[in-house]
Amino acid sequence: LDPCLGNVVAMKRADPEEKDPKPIVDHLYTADPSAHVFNGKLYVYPSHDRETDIQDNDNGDQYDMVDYHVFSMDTVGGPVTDHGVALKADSVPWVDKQMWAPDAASKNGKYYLYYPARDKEGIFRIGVAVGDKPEGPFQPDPEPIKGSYSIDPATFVDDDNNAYLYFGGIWGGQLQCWRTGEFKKEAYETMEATGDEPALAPRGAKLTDDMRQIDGEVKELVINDTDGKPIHASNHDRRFFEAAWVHKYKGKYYFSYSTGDTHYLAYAIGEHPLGPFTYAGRILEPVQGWTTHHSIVEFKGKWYLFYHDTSLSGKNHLRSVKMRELVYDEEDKLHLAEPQP
Ligand code: FUB
Repeated sequence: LDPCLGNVVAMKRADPEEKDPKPIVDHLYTADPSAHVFNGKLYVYPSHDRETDIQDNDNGDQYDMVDYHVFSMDTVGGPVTDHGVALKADSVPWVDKQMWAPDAASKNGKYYLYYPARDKEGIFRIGVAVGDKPEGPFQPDPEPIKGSYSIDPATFVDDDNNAYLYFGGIWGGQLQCWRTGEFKKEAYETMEATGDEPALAPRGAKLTDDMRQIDGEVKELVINDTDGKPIHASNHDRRFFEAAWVHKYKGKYYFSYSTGDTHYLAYAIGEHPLGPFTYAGRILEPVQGWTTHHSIVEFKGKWYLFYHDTSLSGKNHLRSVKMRELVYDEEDKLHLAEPQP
């Protein structure tokens, strides 16, 4: 595959009705899928995993990615198109390494790719790149988004056209280093909050109308447990770790995330885009591989979960994107759809 060619059709088929579906593509390793519908097509913006000799560690050094590809499909179950390289690390002046989980958004006829990477000082920041088409190419802004930090940007454009940026991830994602509001490298060692104190909060902010800066303050998003109090730091089955995602269903905001070292995809529901949210349950049990990261999207009247696992490689840092159908029950709770017989 020559990534410069673009429009290469990967002949794998997405099969979201199988209990353990095959990856949507297998000519590249892909992870952290952010799925969106633009112009009637389903687009997927994943990380592009690559081979490395770097050993696995809690800092995530083994996730050593250098570019992004964009994928699309006209129908679920149809062919998946690899549009080639949409952005690479070499093209972004502030990026040193580790282009981790991206997301994309569209507003006023433009397309925006949001991505985290370590800057030249080793600090994760979030960048934005702008394009005229959903698949790019994307022209990166020369500096990261002012006031951005940590990893896993996710965007949500509401029905009123207000757009929001969510981000944050602990341990290798460095969120614990920002507990005082300034970056403290040595705080990496304390890893995270402990005991009954509230878990470290994901971050959320409004985006400016041009989608390239944060509008106002970055908020710490409250995720309450079902007792109405913030989830405790010690509750690793429920606390936020990384991989924020927001979607809207019947006027409510569903904030979903990875619990990290317990490997669940969990979610919480709120009345406003920036919370507070109340824990509502799990979407996905642990998959093969350490990380779990996802997105949720409605396409042609059905809802889908995009996620990844390591079933193709057996290695934590070489992941593959899969998709499964989701359904809501009568209480608007989310569940994986039962596979078809
Ligand atoms: O892909 C690198 C990192 O692994 C992501 O940023 C995290 O969400 C985890 O999936």
